[in-house]
Amino acid sequence: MLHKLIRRKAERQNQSLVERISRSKKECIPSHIAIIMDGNGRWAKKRALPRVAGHHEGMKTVRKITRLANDLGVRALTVYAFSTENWKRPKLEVDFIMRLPEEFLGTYLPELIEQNVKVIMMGENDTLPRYTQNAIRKAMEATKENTGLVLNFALNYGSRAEITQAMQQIAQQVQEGTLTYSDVNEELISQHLMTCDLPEPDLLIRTSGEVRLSNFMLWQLAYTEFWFTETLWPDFDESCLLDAIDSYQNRNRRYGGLKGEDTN
Ligand code: V07
Repeated sequence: MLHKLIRRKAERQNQSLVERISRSKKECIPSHIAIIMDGNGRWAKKRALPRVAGHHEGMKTVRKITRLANDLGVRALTVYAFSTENWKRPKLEVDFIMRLPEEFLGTYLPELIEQNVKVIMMGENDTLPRYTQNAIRKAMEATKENTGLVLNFALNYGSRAEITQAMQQIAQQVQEGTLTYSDVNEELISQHLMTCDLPEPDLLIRTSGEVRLSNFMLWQLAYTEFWFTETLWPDFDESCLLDAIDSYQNRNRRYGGLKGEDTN
């Protein structure tokens, strides 16, 4: 097993990106990839740059990874752009981050449209600055008929708040009598989450060496494969995404015969 893995790694390093992409496409591509984009501040610190320079560079990585995911035939890509915890950061940093959707879309919306990407958002919209809301609303409107990759920005998102809100909606319907307590099951709960229109993630990636979920998609990740890497988000490139997918495909191949038995 070990020598097989080592050989694969050596093979990988000698393959061009184009070759790796076409190989990857021959196997099962994860339908939904979720990413915790960590390490932007650390990337900047290493270069003696302000933290915001790392966030700005991280934004370019989002574009790069979206293009490749779409090309590979991934159906949905969820990226954790801002958590409800992130409000605790210095005000100037938060102000800068909240301008990023506007800048990202100002630069890349035409190519997202061209690539048939559909932009959506999950998280609490109402408490975002008006200019952030407007930029995202415009992008969602302009891409709503697109049928390619769904690019889902988790922004002002927290999973416990999401689950709490779902419970409140369900409790209200029980109280009103439109539901009874025995109608409450996993399917119903899933339908009340912000991901109700998406498949559950097949692959979760977290960059920058942290190994925790940080209140991200707790319900949805129940059966997801996890991939952690030391690479900082601004350094995460096409070959890093292919490494993660490669690992997912290896695990799939290994457990292929065992689906539903020892795999849960
Ligand atoms: C943000 C860049 C990526 C690294 C992580 C934190 C900083 C792109 C967006 C975005 C969001 C919505 C949208 C289009 C683009 C973004 C925030 C932070 C808050 F419709 N990058 N990025 N939003 N970072």
